[in-house]
Parts: sequence; C-alpha cells; structure tokens
Amino acid sequence: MGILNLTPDSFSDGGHYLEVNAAVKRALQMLNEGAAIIDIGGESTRPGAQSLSENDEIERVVPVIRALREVSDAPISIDTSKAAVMKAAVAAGANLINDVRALQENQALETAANLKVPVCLMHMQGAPRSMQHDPQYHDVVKDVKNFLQQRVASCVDAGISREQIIIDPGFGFGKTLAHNLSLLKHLSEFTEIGLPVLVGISRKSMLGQITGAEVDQRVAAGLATTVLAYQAGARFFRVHDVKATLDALKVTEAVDRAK
Ligand code: 7PJ
Repeated sequence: MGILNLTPDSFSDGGHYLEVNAAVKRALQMLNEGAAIIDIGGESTRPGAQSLSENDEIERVVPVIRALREVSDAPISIDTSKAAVMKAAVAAGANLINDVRALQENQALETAANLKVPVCLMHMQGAPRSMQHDPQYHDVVKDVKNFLQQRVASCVDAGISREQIIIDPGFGFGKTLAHNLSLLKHLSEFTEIGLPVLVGISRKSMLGQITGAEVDQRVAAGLATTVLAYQAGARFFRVHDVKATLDALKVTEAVDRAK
C-alpha cells in the first residue's frame, strides 16, 4: 500500500489543478513501482496535528480520487474517520476504507457497512493532538488485541463480513517506543486472529528513536520492520518507499518458498 499524503504540509489547498496532477503523478509512480493499493489521506493524524473540517477534507481528497480513477483501475484506499468523507470518497472511486479510529466516529460504522467496501480497523489510544503524552497500557499486546477483537465484533454486528476486515495495531498511535517494539515482537498474536494484518511503520518516529536517522533517512530501518512483520504473518504494508519495500518482500518471500 503506497501512501499518498494530501495534508497541507505537502499540498496547500486541495482541488487545485497542479496539486491534483502532482498527486496523481506520485500515485502512478508508486503503482509503477509495484504498489497494489494507493492510500489517500487528507487529514493529518501525526502527533500534535489539528483536526480538519468535513468539507475541507472532502475537497482535498475527492478531486485526487476522481483524477486517479480516470487514469487507473488500481484499488484506492481512503484514510479517513469521517462518515461523509467515506461516502464522498467511495462515490468518487475509492475501494477500501482505512480508519485510524476503527469506525468509532459518528455514523462511521453504519456508513462503512452500507458502502460494502473492505475496511481496515486501526488501534489508537487517545487522539492525535495528545496521544503521545504518556500513553499507558496494562499489557500493550493484550490491550490492543482486545480492542481490535471488540471492533471486529461491532463491525460484524453492523453487517460487515469478516472477509471484509483488515486489522492494524497502529504503530505510533498513543504508544511509546517500548510499546511499539512489543507490538512488533508479538505481531504473530495479531495474525493468529485469522484476519489480514496491516502494518504502518514507514518513516515513523520509532525508527528515528532507534537509529537517530531523520525522517527521509529511515528507509533501511523501515525495511527491517517490514521483513519482521512479514515473518510474523502481516501481508499489508503501508509505506512511502514502494520499490525498496517490494525488493525486501521479494527476497523474504523467496526464502519463505525455498525448501
Ligand atoms: C497509519 C495509517 C497506520 C493505518 C497513518 C503516518 C501517520 N493507517 N495512517 N496504519 N498511519 N492503517 O503515516 O506517519 O499505521 S498516518
């Protein structure tokens, strides 16, 4: 899954022709490098980020989804928590809902069920503005796993079939470095749930905390986590660096297939 970030730090006012063009170009480049899905997000969920209005978020993502859909049949994922954005994005051509709030916002669960597209449920403790202020768990692996299992049950109750659900422990979302490392070390406990697991660690601060590398110098560190996550059973990798990730996965899979 290639990340297409439409937050203001990269594109100032969504909808502008040049910006839409640049976004589509970047998406096509990631598809060319082997991405299977393009994940489009308009709301920044970085630690400390402010929230965005429904309309602003729609105006940022919909023109890009439409424009990408005109030139490609590739699956498009919409990274959002808002029901109205889910509806507008799917109407514009998105195929999957990726929600860092696991469909807990107003109307999100019902909307996703009605739209009949697959969903990715992610765990987050707290809200982006404050989630990195001293996050606490009783047992991070058990707590995150319990949360995801409860959200899966709510989705199934709402009419979303298990076959349509991907789960994600949410690296960096209300977690210390120690929490993130425990989740990665014990990732097989999540794959044992029997649903596909998505991992998003690409360029995140946990990699900087370990290596001291700046955000644009974390590719190698990220690849180490991709290989470890693959071996624990994860099969979706949300990344910025598609070509490097694909190369690492090709080698890992080749070894996996060897006698
Ligand atoms: C994730 C995400 C993640 C899923 C972001 C960033 C922050 N969606 N959206 N999993 N992270 N499913 O990329 O640094 O880890 S935004």
